[in-house]
Amino acid sequence: MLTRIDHIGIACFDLDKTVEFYRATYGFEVFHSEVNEEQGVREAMLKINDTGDGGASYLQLLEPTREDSTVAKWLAKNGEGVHHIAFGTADVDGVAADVRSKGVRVLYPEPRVGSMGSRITFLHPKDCGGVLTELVTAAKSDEEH
Ligand code: V0V
Ligand code: CO
Repeated sequence: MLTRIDHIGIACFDLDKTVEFYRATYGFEVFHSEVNEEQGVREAMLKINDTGDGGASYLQLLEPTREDSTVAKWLAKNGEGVHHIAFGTADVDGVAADVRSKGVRVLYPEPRVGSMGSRITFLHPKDCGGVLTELVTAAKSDEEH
């Protein structure tokens, strides 16, 4: 079951500048930042609110770390903007299997490591009305409590 918007992924050319925009304009602070070499991104998570399932909703600001990364390719084509949405679930494996059985392409055979030690997978945007969609199970999921 999907129980929250986990994050909205926003692609940018300059992470520090974009973090400053969100701080100065809205007062959002960086909750967590890291580099994910596998995904080719440097990211900042801005926590917007906690959610009723024990999780939270974030903005995920993404800057590419290398030219052949998916985000660099997307930025070159589209410029800065909303790159993906992510739904949160206590069971990314189960949701991915269910979605796959409905004919939507799940991009990874097994979930990979995402922000803050989460487990993530992606659904192909061409099967989701043009929206790159991510499924996330948080590292320490309070959702089952
Ligand atoms: C590509 N397309 C998109 C899109 N990226 N449509 C909507 N939103 C996006 N973000 C469209 C693109 O316009 C093309 O349509 C078509 O899909 C094929 O795209 P492409 O440019 O040829 O690129 P591909 O096929 O090499 O790669 C596209 C996919 C790739 C979606 C397969 O971006 C991917 O594997 N993404 C998942 C991983 C990812 O995005 N990681 C970065 C975030 P037309 O022109 O043919 O009509 S990492 C993250 O979120 C983390 C770590 C986290 O949350 O913890
Ligand atoms: Co994401």
